[in-house]
Amino acid sequence: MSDLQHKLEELLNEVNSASITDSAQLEEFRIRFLGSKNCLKPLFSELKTVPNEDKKMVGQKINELKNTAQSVFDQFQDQLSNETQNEEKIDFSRPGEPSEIGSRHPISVIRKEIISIFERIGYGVSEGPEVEDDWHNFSALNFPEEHPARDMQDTFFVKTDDEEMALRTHTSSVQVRVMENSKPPIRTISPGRVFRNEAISARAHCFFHQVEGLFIDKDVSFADLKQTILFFAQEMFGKKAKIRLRPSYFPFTEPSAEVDVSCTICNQEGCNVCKYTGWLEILGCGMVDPSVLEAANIDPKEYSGFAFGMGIERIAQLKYRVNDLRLYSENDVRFLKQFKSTL
Ligand code: 2U9
Repeated sequence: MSDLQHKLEELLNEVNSASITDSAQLEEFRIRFLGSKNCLKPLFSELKTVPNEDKKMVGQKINELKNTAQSVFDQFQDQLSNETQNEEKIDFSRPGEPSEIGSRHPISVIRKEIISIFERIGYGVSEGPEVEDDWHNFSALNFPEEHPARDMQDTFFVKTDDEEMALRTHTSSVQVRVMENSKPPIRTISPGRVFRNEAISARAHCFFHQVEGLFIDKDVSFADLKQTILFFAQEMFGKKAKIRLRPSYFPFTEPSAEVDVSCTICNQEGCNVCKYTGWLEILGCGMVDPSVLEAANIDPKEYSGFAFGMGIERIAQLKYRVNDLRLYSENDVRFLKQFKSTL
């Protein structure tokens, strides 16, 4: 047997006994037997040295070796790709990973509850910017130039290129925009975040949430205001809730009042939540000052209106009896997950 035939035998053995278990070995095999510089190429060159009568037979053998190498390669390639597919196969019958369902923030729960109560009596919802100009936050609401609420202590001022702006201190600014952009009758509530420059403690925060309401039409009276607030209090705190109004002062309403609701915790028998008074303060309100209507181009001789404002945190404190204001903005999951709501 010639040298060349001997080499062919050896290579055929090698191909037939190849054991390939990973893709690196498969690649090694491909380079050796099928790549552009494979080990069969020199054999074809050596064919020149084979005697003429044997050339055909040896040439066929080299070709057969090449074909065998190709089919061994194909076989191992199939086997490996089946194995990896099996590894990645997804078992759809496995139970899913348990995922915890989140809960609404208590401020959102109360905000939605307040909105839903007023929507039932014909109010729409209006929203506006948190960064406001002096007109919408102060001047249009009848704040005199030298009013202390404009001071640095209460208001965060924001410098822009052409104007000094403020972080709104109440959502009344939104309602000024509603008055400017629509004609009475107006029935709207404005929920939103407001900002006051105060040191953070259990009882004060530099931001909190409000819902303010505005009703403007012909012949709106203080009796309408009282009845609306009573409806709200009873929807929010239960049908047995009573309200009382105490005279107060706000620049944008005249007359103005603060509203207390009967203590639902002790049924007015006296407890430490109502400080043994039987009453809890829930909101402020009043008849819209004629100069506020005028500032928004609404004729106070033709129209009158009432307005009210409440802090959502305050209502949440009464409903959930959580008094530390900081808890409402810290987003501690252990606190938040205690609130469940259908709204
Ligand atoms: C317009 C005119 C008048 C909104 C009103 C109050 C009374 C009030 C406070 C309650 C607690 C703010 O969150 S709080 O600190 N608000 O007492 N707000 S009347 O009056 C308006 C609103 C809009 C155009």
